[in-house]
Amino acid sequence: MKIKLVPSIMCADFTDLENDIKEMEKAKVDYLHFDIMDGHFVPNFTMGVDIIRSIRKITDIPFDTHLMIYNSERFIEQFARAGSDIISVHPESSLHIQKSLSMIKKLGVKPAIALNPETPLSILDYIIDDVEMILVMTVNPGFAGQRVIPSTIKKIKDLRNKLKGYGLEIDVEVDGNVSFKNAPKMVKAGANVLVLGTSSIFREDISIQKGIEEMRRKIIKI
Ligand code: S6P
Ligand code: MG
Repeated sequence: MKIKLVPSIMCADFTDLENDIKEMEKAKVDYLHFDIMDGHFVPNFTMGVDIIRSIRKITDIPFDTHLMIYNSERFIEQFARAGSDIISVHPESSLHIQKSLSMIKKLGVKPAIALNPETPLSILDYIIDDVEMILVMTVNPGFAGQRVIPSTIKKIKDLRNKLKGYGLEIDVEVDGNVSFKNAPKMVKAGANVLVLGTSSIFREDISIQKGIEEMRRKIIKI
């Protein structure tokens, strides 16, 4: 499967976001990942609809919006209309997650389900027809710069096997500490969409472009 590289915008330089995005364009990244947090579902706040709408005006890169908010169904339409191409929702964020997923699809956006480290894969059993990507959280959602939770690597493998059992070849995204060291293990386990944050491309010691190049080198070796 094609490996997709996806910078996490919450880790970018907000004092010069346009410059960072131009660099990501030059590096030919696949999507931009937007982390939306409400201070309740996760203990942090990040961006809202306005930032997505503004950035939509300056780039054509597809937007991958990760909603970490309660009552996600109340906000899906706004995030879709602001320019999202993919929207991920967590099953714990809404009482009626199938309804949220079908709402995303009806709005012409790719529906994805995001799984916290402890969320069992069995949650997929009756919604698999409604999802087009599965996001595996490899840290607890809320903050950049955390360490990978080791059991999530096995989870990626179990998920890939489960998808094979369904006869499906769909994108598996990994989010959290996708470092140069961890990314190859994650890809080997079955992930193909990599969210890149402070542990790879947003660092003091290398530029975004160099970080992307380095990640490509690590992945090619697998
Ligand atoms: C975290 C969020 C993520 C982070 C990303 C940061 O809740 O969903 O998308 O922004 O994981 O990456 P890193 O390399 O700093 O862990
Ligand atoms: Mg995320």
